[in-house]
Amino acid sequence: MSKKRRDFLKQIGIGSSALLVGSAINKNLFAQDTVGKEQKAKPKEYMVRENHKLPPLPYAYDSLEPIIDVETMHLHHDKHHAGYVKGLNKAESMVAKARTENDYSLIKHWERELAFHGSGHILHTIYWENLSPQGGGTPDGILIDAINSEFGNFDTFKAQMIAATNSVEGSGWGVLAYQPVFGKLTILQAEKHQNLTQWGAMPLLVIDVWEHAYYLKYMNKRAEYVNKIFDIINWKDVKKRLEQIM
Ligand code: MN3
Repeated sequence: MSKKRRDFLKQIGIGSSALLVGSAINKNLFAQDTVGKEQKAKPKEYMVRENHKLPPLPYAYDSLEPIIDVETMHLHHDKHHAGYVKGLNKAESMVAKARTENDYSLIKHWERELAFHGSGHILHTIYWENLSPQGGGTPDGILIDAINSEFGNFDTFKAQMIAATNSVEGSGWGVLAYQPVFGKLTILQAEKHQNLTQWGAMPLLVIDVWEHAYYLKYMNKRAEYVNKIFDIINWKDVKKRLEQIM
C-alpha cells in the first residue's frame, strides 16, 4: 500500500489496525480509490462484489408457529439463506477476478457456484414472501383461472404439487412456475437449487424440502411438513407474481 493511500485512509478515519483486517473492506476501498496511473500500476486489483444482501424476513421469526418453528426460521434465514448470499457474492467476485486476470483455470468451479448460490438466494427470497401468518385458503383472480386452465381445479393442482414436492430426490424444491414460452403454469422439481428446471420458467410458489427447512420439527416426515405448509401459503403473493409476469 502506498503512503498516499495510507494517509488517505487515516484521513477518513480508518486506522492502521483496521487496515490489518484485510479482506473485503480494504479491497473495496482499493478499488474505489484506484484511479489513473495507480490503476495501471496495479492491474490485478479488482472489486470485491457485495451486490447481494440478505433481505429481512417479511414477518417475525415466530409468526409462522406452529407450522414452522422459530428455531428453524432463525437457522434457515440467518445461516442458510445468508450463506447463499455470501456464496453468490463470492462467486461474482471470483469470476470478475478471472476476467481481470484473464485466468479462467477455475471458471468451471465458479460458474457452478454462481448457479448454486444464485438460485439458492432467489428461491429463498421467494419462499419467505410466499408464506404468511395470514396465509392458507385458496387462490383467486387470474391465479385460480390459470390453475383451473392447466390442472382442471385447485385440488388436482394441489395433489400434483404435493406429490412432486414430496418426491424430490435428496435436497431440493417443489416449484409452481409460469412458463412464458408456453404461456402456462407448470409444476417442476428442483434438485439442490438449480437442477431440473425449464429455461425461462418463472417461479411463483416454491416449497423448500431441504432437510434444514423442516427437520428440527418434523424430523423425517417431509410429507407432513409439505401438507401443513399449505395453511400458511400467501396466495396473494403468488398471484401478484403471476400478475407481474402476464
Ligand atoms: Mn432452504
